[in-house]
Amino acid sequence: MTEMSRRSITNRRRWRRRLRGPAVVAAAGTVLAACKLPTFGAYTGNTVQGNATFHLWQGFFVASIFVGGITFALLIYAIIRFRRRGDAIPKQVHGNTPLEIFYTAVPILIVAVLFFFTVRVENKVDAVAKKPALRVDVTAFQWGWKFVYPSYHVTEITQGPTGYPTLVLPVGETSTFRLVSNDVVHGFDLPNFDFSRYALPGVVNYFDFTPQHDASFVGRCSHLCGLYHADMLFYVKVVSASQFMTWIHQQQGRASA
Ligand SMILES: [Cu+2]
Repeated sequence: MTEMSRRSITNRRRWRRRLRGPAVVAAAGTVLAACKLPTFGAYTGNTVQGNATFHLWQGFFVASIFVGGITFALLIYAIIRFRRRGDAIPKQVHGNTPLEIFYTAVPILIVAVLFFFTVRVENKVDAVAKKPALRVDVTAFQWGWKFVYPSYHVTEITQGPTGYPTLVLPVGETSTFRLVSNDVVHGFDLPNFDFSRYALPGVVNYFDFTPQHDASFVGRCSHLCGLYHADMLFYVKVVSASQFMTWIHQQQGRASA
């Protein structure tokens, strides 16, 4: 074999080795895009806003699998490749500027990408519609909830330790909530909507929900607020627009009776 052909074979091998990493990443990306991602233990959101949070969670989880996987592989490689082989002192290395720049720049880039997607989702979750289909005033108190539908003069309120109120919402419509507390700090927590927000005395919080499916959920107070904190439950019932109006009329009839 001539010197030249030998060199070209080594070169080819070197390039094949260099291309292997990106090829694996590209193949993994294609596989991930093709199959449906698992929920990774989170709720799918059930609202347009919660669903955005859910997809962000999936993205973060996939990113962490990649970073964790690469870190783990490098650890195993270092343990095996540089294991102790005898009593000789190994080659002493001090500093590697390109490597140091690389492992400073890559984490910064990762954080920047995650930050970008987080801000995008946060803006979506925090957006409040100018003309919502429905307004609901939520008041947290020791120990219960009051849901007022101001445009319909309907009030749902906790009555006794087991009389949990129901927050009825029309499906596919955007409802704007005005959340306050009457006394101490409470937490308006709806795990199925991937949503939680403090209910603070003297501070008004606004947020929107656009429910995607008719279903029922349980919400609770997420902030220890005193003796009957554990009883601060409420129901959320997402129904069709016509069922919603029927419910409103029932409540109005009950109130006038
Ligand atoms: Cu509470």
